Amino acid sequence: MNAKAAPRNATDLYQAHDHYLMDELLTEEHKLIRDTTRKYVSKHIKPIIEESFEKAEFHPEIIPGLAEIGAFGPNIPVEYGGMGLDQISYGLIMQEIERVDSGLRSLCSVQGSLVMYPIWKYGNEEQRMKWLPKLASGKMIGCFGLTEPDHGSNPSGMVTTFQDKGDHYLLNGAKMWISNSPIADIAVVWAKAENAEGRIHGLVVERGMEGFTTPTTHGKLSLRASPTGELVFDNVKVPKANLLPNKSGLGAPLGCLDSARYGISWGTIGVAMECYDTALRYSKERIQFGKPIGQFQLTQKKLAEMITEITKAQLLTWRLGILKNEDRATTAQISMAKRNNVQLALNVAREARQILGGMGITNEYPIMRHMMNLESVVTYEGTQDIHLLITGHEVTGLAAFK
Ligand code: TGC
Ligand code: FAD
Repeated sequence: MNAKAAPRNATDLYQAHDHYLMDELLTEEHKLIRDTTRKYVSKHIKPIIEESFEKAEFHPEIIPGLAEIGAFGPNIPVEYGGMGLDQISYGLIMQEIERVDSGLRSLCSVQGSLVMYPIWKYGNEEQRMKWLPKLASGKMIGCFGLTEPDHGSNPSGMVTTFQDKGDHYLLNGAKMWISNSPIADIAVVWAKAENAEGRIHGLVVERGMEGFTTPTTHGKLSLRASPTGELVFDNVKVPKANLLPNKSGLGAPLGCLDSARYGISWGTIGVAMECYDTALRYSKERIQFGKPIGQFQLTQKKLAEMITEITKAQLLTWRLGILKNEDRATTAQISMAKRNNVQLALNVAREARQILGGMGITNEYPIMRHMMNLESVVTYEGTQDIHLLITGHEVTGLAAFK
């Protein structure tokens, strides 16, 4: 870590901006949850994140603290160890965590939306009681295996399969680009049944099962604080009790993606707010031509456009949260918010970096790290192209990807 950078990064000067008085739309409980998360990440994660990113080292010691503030499965019912919170609370927690780093929001959204959610929604009572409390408390970490080397945007073509062998299933295949895989105790894996129907099912694969390995993916220039790897299944014997019985077909994993994409739409607002706040402060302090650069019209144009786009995204996402609370949010609405907000955050980060001039490329400020992280966020959970096609399908009734 840059020695000069340490004091600046250690002191979190962040100030959230609320141009349209959005706080008035939140309950006291929402604000309490948001502020608790903000304080926690500011105190415990902000001081270590630059080094964690630079060295590509995940710090497992942050897991119990994240569990304590309810970052793992906040909307899972309390009887399974969750917090039973509403969707706005879930979103605000993701916003505050991603404000510090997208990789840590990944850790939490994979754990909550992609591992706990399918076990809760598609699992039986025994499976819920076996895994959910341990996942909520961070005693166990999970990962979600959908993407394969030859099937990314088109998961329906997956070639990972399982065979019914009477008293167990035999799983073969491989998954790629899997967040948390190197540190995961369990993996929710999507595979096709080797029978005439060939339907997709979710199976819980546990670390230690013979033939199951999780090689780490090296060389990432993005999301470096988040461990990524493969899942390799070589004749893995999976107990029949580990198949999630209550939903099959591609709709099962896609239903989990709805929840995770919703979390990303909030999380990326956090990134945009952090980059905007950093640039605004810098523009008032940096003097060129005898005055603060924030006094020049061109800098003001950048800042005005940033806060306008952030405010529009806050309103869009808050409304989506209300629809989700009422169980009325559609896949296409969630998709629109994910695509819009990731692009907004990328645009804000790029403009903020310009305002900081040369300083913008250093790790004294979080902007470049956020920009690099967003290059993954823009691709995972559906690329921008796929989300445009989901919206296009919705408005025309014609599926471009069929
Ligand atoms: P399509 O024919 O549209 O749908 C197949 C079946 O699924 C149903 N369905 C849904 N059900 C529940 N929830 C949803 N959101 C659903 N969307 C679709 C649909 O009704 C149908 O059901 P049925 O009964 O008729 O069979 O499927 P398609 O093969 O044409 O694909 C559509 C497409 C391209 C939009 C989809 O494949 C897609 O979204 N592709 C992108 C893949 C993706 O996002 N992968 C993400 C991997 S996980 C990840 O990236 C984690 S990153 C870590 C982190 O978050 O930090
Ligand atoms: P491809 O599908 O090969 O796409 C390549 C390009 O072609 C893209 O620009 C795409 O938009 C475009 N394209 C594809 N189809 C079309 C079309 N029909 N029309 C127009 N353009 C098209 N997956 C998991 O299952 N679990 C995880 O935990 C997970 N974590 C990840 C973490 C990271 C850091 C990354 C980078 C990825 C992760 N993924 C995970 C995988 C991620 O979901 C995929 O990378 C993503 O779905 C895109 O697949 P692909 O990379 O194979 O790209």
